[in-house]
Amino acid sequence: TAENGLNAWLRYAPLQNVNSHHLTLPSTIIALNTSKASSVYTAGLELQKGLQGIFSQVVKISNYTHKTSSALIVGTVDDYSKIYGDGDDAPDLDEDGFWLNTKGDTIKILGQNERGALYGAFEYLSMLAQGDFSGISSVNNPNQPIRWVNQWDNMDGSIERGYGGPSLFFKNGGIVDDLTRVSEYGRLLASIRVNGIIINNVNANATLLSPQNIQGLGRIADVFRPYGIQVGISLNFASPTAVGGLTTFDPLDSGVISFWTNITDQIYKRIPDFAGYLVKANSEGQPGPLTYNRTLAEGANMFAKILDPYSGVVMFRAFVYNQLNESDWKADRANAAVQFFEPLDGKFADNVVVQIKYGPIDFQVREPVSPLFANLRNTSTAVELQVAQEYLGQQCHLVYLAPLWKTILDFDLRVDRKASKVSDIISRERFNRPLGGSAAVVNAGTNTTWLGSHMAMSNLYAYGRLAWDPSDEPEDILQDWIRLTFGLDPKVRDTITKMSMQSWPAYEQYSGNLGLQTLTDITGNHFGPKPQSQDDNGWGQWTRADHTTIGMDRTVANGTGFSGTYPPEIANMYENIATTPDNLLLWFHHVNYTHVLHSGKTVIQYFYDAHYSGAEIEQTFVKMWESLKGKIDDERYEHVLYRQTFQAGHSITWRDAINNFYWNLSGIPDEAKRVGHH
Ligand code: GCW
Repeated sequence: TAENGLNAWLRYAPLQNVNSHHLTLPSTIIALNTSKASSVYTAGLELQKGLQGIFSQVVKISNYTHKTSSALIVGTVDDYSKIYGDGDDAPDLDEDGFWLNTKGDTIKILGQNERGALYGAFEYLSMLAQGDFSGISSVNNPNQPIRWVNQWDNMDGSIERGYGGPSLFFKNGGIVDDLTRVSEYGRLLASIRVNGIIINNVNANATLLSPQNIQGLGRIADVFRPYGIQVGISLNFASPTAVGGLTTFDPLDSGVISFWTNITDQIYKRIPDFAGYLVKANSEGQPGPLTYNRTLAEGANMFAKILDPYSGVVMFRAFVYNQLNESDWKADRANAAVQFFEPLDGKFADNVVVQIKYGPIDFQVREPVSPLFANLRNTSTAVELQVAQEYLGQQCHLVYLAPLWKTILDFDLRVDRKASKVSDIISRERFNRPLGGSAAVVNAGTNTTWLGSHMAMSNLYAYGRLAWDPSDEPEDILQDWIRLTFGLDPKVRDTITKMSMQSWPAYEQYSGNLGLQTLTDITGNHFGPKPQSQDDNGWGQWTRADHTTIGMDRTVANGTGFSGTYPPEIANMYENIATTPDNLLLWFHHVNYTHVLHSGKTVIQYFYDAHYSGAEIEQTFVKMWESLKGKIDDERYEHVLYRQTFQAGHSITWRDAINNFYWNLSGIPDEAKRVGHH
């Protein structure tokens, strides 16, 4: 039923074929805070629900703190110590961290704060739901303080690049009345330890700032608060003129500053724990400070100063670039972020975080990591990932993204020839910054699958897990998700694991390989193959393909100089064809179709072969999924089967469109005689 979709990995399905007889289930849940808005109370309710679902055990939540045997205590470390004395020594925890102790006959779930206690409860339930009853004493701390999601929801209820139905938040210019689904979304997000959400599109509409909508925002914040999730919004930089009746939005103008101060005061009056603002400025037609010859930093800092007394933060997006002319060999959109932001390093206020898309272009199937992470040492940064599969099949294709994200998080930028993994930069560790973290564009909607596809939920789940602990392995995360979502049958686990782990490489093979990016319709809706749309336009996602050659020359020696924006060791690797990995060859170099790869194949033959093998893998997914019939409820089984069948066909469309395109362009035959006329 739809319940399975809505509850996603939080189904608490009864355990089958698992021997839990030796397990003493808690007889009481002692919640150390039972006020309704408290995350500790939420934790109590969740534990109650979970024990009921998994074991059919009805357990009362009590605030009577007398320890009885087989009690489960959930609360903050501080409350615990106050009530029980410090006889039990709780370990030191970081903000949002928790200690889960299931040894002994009192189970303890203690958070550094209330949010941490809730995370501990979800962790305990995740273990139980997977049939893991081991006695553990485990300390869990987050890698990063900022673990947010972004929604690109519009005031009319549509969602930009949303594939799961209309908005959970907005309708007809206002906030929806019934926030039940928002609460359910909050529950999912809290279970993966997300602690903040931006609820509206970065292409923001100033009407969100009306007094009535601020009240609505307050209702949304009230719903997320028990889940430990802080609410923030995207701002339209020109709001002072759009809705404030001013004639300027110059960030240094005193009228503009009082406009924003007044708005911010109103918001915090209604929402004292408001998270802050996300700003997309001077990008893709959005207004910004450059209009008034003010720097991006001056724009960001105006908000930062107003938010500072409230401890709010400004997430300022680095996705700033201009349209370019392809006849200029040195023009390169990939250079834009460093060009705009590197000169501003050190000029941002302490509560500004520059939010950087993982790659220099735009959520492509394969990109090198954004060099901006290495260029901002005196600025707090966050990585921006995309759960919404904008360029990656829009939830009609299964593409498990954790392995892609890992290539970014684990990448060592070698700043000053020292270990400088991206995950250690955004965690604040490498440059010793006050803030840092992750944001993912999710775009969940009112569809009962949330994202439009059950399988796509592995990406949301994995996002939260990696933001908490980037050293987690994609396959381990995936298998937890599978067990929680589809049950403990090993065949189900192995089959979905195999499909998911093959899915990103397969998508890369049939949609654009060797670092060429996803060859989709760049000027349209970014769905389906359209290799001819990459070039001859101002978007700068070029391939520079002609009859004999292909690829972007991004070298310092002959090209756009992009490779030189990395620290020397990385720059040298990419500057030279010999040391550039095949999977990024055409990102960095312009070569003949007959250029021979490290693998020994020519570029063109690799294209042909990869498109065939990628599409072939997709055909096997249908059969693999069909082998699970009867092991998964019919509704989800049919839904996924439909998507996989589509993907199998669409991958062939991709294969043929791209192979024929390059065959026509190059005239070079396929050695295996599959492509073209024979
Ligand atoms: O990839 C592009 C998308 C736009 C999006 C923009 C951004 C919200 O096609 O739809 O706008 O990125 O990230 O700002």
